[in-house]
Amino acid sequence: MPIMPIKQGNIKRTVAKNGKREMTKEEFKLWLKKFDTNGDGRISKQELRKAIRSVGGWFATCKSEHGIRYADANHDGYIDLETEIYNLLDFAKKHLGVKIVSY
Ligand SMILES: [Ca+2]
Repeated sequence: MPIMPIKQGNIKRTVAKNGKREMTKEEFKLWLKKFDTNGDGRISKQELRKAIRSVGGWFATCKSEHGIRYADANHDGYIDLETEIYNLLDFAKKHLGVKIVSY
């Protein structure tokens, strides 16, 4: 039987009893990266909306607009996965019920 990749194992156990998602900063980044469908290293409003929907977030359209405004420090309309993602992480903690843990 093949050994499961460690990252996948981590993500599997990230849903806590209270329904809150727990992840580390790195996992958060990897998670968002999955939604960067065109691979340009940035998250667009549409991509963020998909990400919010995937965690069962209500009002995904509204939240994605809010999230972009919150995190888009240079106002180009995208969340840069290297520089602006930590603003989005803050947003996710406050509005998406994501708990960021550090191991
Ligand atoms: Ca930006």
